Amino acid sequence: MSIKVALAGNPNSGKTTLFNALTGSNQFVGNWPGVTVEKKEGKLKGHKDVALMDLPGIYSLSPYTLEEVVARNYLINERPDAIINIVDGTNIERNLYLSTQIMELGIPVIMAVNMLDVLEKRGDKIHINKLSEKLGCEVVEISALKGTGIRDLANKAVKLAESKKKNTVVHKFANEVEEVIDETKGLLSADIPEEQKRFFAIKLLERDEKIREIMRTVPDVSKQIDKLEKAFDDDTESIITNERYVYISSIIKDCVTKAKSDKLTAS
Ligand code: GDP
Ligand code: K
Ligand code: MG
Repeated sequence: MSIKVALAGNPNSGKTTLFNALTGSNQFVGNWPGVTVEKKEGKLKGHKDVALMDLPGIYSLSPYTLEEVVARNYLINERPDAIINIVDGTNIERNLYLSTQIMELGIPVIMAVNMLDVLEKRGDKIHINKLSEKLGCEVVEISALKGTGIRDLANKAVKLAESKKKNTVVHKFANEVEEVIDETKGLLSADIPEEQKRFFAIKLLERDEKIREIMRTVPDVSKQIDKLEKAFDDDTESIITNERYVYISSIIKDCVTKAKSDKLTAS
């Protein structure tokens, strides 16, 4: 039986560099069915039964670009055994926006904080144990370019994939938001596994039309949307985006130490 691991991250996070380092020449390049978005799959070096899938670079699991739709449909429909979420360590705040969404899919996640060589040169420090605790997933530091940490990452990703452990979200948004998410989860049909419910509930609350297309039954969540929008005097999509940034700020405060303040080095 073969294992599938997907590589997901922002554009320029080092996905292709890591993919090439982990698969060598053992790759197949094509297009995703029906669209001109590149599809790349390879065999993980040293693990002959493990396929690595390079997903399109994306900033969000929203439905606004072809790349986002391709990546999320793959993750939802194919359900890889694990996701390697690669983030640019020099731009971690921005990259974590996608990560907070990937954590909600219920698929086991390991985070690879890339560009370790640049971080070290700058004297910046990412406290990976803390980051791991706050995200609820394993975190490793790598330099995809220099090859640092990538064997360890691959071994851990394979172990995680084999474990079949479902990912659970450790972070909670504001109480009023969590209450409405729970209510919405309760309306979802039984064919949606428990660990995937948060993702679908949030997408429905965000009025994501494209997610409705891939759900067998779509509950009416207009009451829940109303309740949230009245409570916050804002639209649900903005409310949830804001909750993600509150969470990300708390992560940055606890997990990142910069040698020089951004304010002093602004250029
Ligand atoms: P992708 O868009 O996510 O596929 O990113 P790429 O793999 O194309 O990498 C974007 C740029 O970052 C390229 O110029 C890479 O050489 C560079 N890069 C990737 N990983 C590292 C790394 O660990 N350290 C450094 N210094 N540069 C890297
Ligand atoms: K770059
Ligand atoms: Mg690339």
